[in-house]
Amino acid sequence: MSLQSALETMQEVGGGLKAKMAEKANALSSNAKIKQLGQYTVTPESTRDNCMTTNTGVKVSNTDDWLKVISDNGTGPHILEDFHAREKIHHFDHERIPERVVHARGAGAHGVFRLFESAADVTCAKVLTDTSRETPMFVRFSTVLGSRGSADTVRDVRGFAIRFYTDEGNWDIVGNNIPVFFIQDSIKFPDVIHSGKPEPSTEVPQAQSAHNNFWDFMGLQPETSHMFMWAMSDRGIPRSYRMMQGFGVNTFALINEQGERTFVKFVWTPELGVHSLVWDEALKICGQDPDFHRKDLYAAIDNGAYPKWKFGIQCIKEADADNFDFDILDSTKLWPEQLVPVRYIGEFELNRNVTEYFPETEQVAFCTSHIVPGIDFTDDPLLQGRNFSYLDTQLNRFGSFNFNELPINRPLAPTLNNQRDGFMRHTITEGKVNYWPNRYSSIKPTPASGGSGGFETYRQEVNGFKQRKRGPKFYEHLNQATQFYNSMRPHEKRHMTNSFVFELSKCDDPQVYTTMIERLNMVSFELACTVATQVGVAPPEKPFKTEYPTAAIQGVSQAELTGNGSIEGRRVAILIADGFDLGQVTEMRTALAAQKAVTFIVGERRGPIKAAGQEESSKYEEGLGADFSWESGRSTLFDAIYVPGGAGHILKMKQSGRVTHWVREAFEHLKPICATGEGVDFIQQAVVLPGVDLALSEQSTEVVNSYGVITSRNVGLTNVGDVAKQFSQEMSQHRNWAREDAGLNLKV
Ligand code: HDD
Repeated sequence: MSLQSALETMQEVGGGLKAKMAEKANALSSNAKIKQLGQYTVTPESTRDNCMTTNTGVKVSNTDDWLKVISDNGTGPHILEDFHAREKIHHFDHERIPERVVHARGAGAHGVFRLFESAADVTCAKVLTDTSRETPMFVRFSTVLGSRGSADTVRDVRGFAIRFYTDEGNWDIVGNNIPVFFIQDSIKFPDVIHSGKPEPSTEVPQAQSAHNNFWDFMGLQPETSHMFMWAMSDRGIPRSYRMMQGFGVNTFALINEQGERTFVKFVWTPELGVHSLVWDEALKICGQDPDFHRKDLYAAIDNGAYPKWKFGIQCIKEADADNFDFDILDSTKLWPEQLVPVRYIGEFELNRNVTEYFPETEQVAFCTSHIVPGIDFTDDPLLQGRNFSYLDTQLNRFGSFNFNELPINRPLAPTLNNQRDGFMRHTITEGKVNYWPNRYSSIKPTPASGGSGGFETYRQEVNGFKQRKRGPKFYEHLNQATQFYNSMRPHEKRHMTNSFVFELSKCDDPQVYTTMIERLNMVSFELACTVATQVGVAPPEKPFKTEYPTAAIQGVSQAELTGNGSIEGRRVAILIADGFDLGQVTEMRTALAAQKAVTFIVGERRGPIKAAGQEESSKYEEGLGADFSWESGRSTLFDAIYVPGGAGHILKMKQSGRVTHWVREAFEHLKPICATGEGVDFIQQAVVLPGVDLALSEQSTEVVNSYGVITSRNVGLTNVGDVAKQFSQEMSQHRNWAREDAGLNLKV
C-alpha cells in the first residue's frame, strides 16, 4: 500500500463511519418524547432574521455597552432605564437553582425501551405487557456525595435513575449501580448522607467517603455492612456509565389483571459488561479529566455506539414472601439469583444526547412515587420514606409544584385535573370549574380497569400497633456481607482489601478505624486481619464468629458479567513519532474501527507526524495528524495502547521518559498493549514479562500474547488483522487480571 493510498483509506474509514452514524442518529431522533421536546427547542433559525432579542421578543441592537450619560471624556454613570442590561444581569444573578442535596453531579441521555416478553402473568402495566410498544426514556447517571463540580471517577455509589414516558404516565425507577442500600429505614437517610458529605466544621473532604465521619457511622451502624462491602468493591469505580448494572433496590409490587400481587425487584444489565477502573487510575483521572464519565457517555452516543441494557424482573409470589432467611422488604439485602432468577423481559438503548444540559439533565425531577397502574409500592421501610422525600426535594429545587410542566418532566400522557395556579404555571385550562364534584362532570376519576384505567392501590390488609420497630429478620446484618465477599475472585478481594486500607488510612481518629476493624471481623476474619495490619491496628485475636457463611451469591462478581465481547466505544491510543510505519497503523485502525472502537493518534507533538519515507519532506502539513501529544494525553484516558513499527520512530520513543511512562502506566493498570514490528523492541524495554523473550518472535510472524501484551515482531501487512483480532479479544475482557495475580503490574 502506498503512503498516499494508506492516508486516503484512513480518511475514508473515519468519514464513512461518521456518515453512517449520522444517518442512524437522524433516524432515531424522532420518538414521541423527542418530538414533544422539539416544541420547546429554539435554534438561531427559528428567530427573526437571526437577531438576538430580549426575553419579551424585542430585537437587541447592542448588548456590549450599558446605556450611560456619556460626558466629553467618553465615560459616565449607568442609566437604570436600560431594560435590556437590567434583564441580562437580573437573569444571570438568578441563574442557579439549589443543586440536588445528593446525586448533584450527573449526566443524562435519551433512549427507548422495547419489551420482548410480556409480563402479563404478573402485571397489567402496559409498558411491561405490550410488546408492540417502544417507550421513550430519559436516564440520568450520577455520583452521590460530590457537589455538581466534583470529579466523575471518585469512589462512590453511582445513581442510575431511569424514566419511562409511558402512554399511562411517567414511570420512574430511581436506582443505583449497587443492588442494596446502607440503611433499612428512610429516617436514617440524613444521617448516612451527612456522615459521607464534607465534615461540617471544615467542609472537607469533597466527594470522598475516606474520612472519619463516614467510617465512624459505618462502624457504629451494623446494617451498613453489606453495602459498604459493595462500595469498596470495584463497583465503586466504574469504567463507564455504559458499563454499569442498574438496580431499583427497593421492593416494589406488580399487580396483574386478576388483582394478584407479586413482589418485584428491577434490574438492568449492560450489553458491554460490568467493568471498572483500577484505583490508581481512578485517582489520577479525577485530576486529568474530571468529566471522564460524562464525556465517555456523550462521545459513545455521538459516535453511534449506543449503550444497551437488558431489563429484568425478579419476582416473588405473595405466598412465598416469608420463605427466605432475610426479609424481602429489607433494602440492605439482595435476592440472590440462585434463589430468585432474573427474568429479562426487555431492553433499552440510549441513542440521543441532550441538547442542553440545564433544561434536561438538571431539571429532570425523578420521584420514586411516579408509578403507573399495574405497579405498586410495598411496605419496604426505605421506599415509604423515599416517596415522601423526592417530591419534597423537587419543591425545594424548583420552588413550585409546577415542575412537571417543564419539558423534560412533562408526561406524554395528557394531564388534566383541578390542581391549578402556583409559581410558573404554564398550562391554560379551559372551563369554569376547578373543583370536584361539579355541575359539568367533564373530567372525573375513572375506575381501575387493568393497566389502562385509573390507578388503584392494592387492597392490602393492615393491622397492628403504632411503634418504632422493624420486622425480626431485619436485625440480621452480616450474612450477605460475608456471602458477597465469598463471591469475589482473588483480584476482586485484593481490590476490596486495598480500598479499605486506603479509606481507613485517611481516618486519623484511632477510635474510628479500630471500630471498623471490629466491624470487618464480623464479616470476614481474613479481611479484617489484612486490613488491620496495613492500617496500623493490631489484627483481631480471633474470628468474631465460630462459623462464617460459606455460600457465594450468583451473578455479583464482575467476572461473571463480562458482556457480549463487544469493544464498541473502547478508546485505543496509537503512540507514534516521526518515522512510524503508516501501513501498520492504517491496517490496525481499519480493523478496530470495523468493531466501533475509537482510535486516537498520540504523537511526539500534536499535528502532523511524518511516516517512514515522509521524513525528508519539508512540508509541515504532511503526515498523520496526532489528536494528542505524549505530554497532553495520558494513558489513564485510554483502554488500550498500540505501538506500531518503524525504526526511526522507535528510536525517538526510546529516548522519551514520558512515552515510556505511558506504556508502563498502562501495563500497571492491566490494560491490553499491542506492538508490531520494531514497536516490540520498545515494549520489551518498557515492561517486564517473565519467561517471555519478545525478541524470539523476531524471525516469525507468530503473534505472542503474554499477560495481555500482544506482539508480533516480524509482522507482514497481511497479518496485522490477526494481531488486531487478539488485541480486540483482550480488550473485550477489559483488563488482564492474570497480570495482577502474578504481581507483574508492580514490577514495571
Ligand atoms: Fe435517593 C436523589 C437513588 C435512597 C432521597 N436518589 C437520588 C437519585 C438517585 C437516588 C439515583 C438522583 C436522581 C436524579 O438523577 O435526579 N436513593 C437512591 C436509591 C436509594 C435512595 C437507589 C435506595 C434504595 N434517597 C434515598 C432515601 C432518601 C432519598 C432513603 C430519603 C429518605 N434521593 C433523595 C432525595 C434526592 C435523591 C433527597 C435528591 C435529589 C432528588 O432526590 O431528586 O430526595
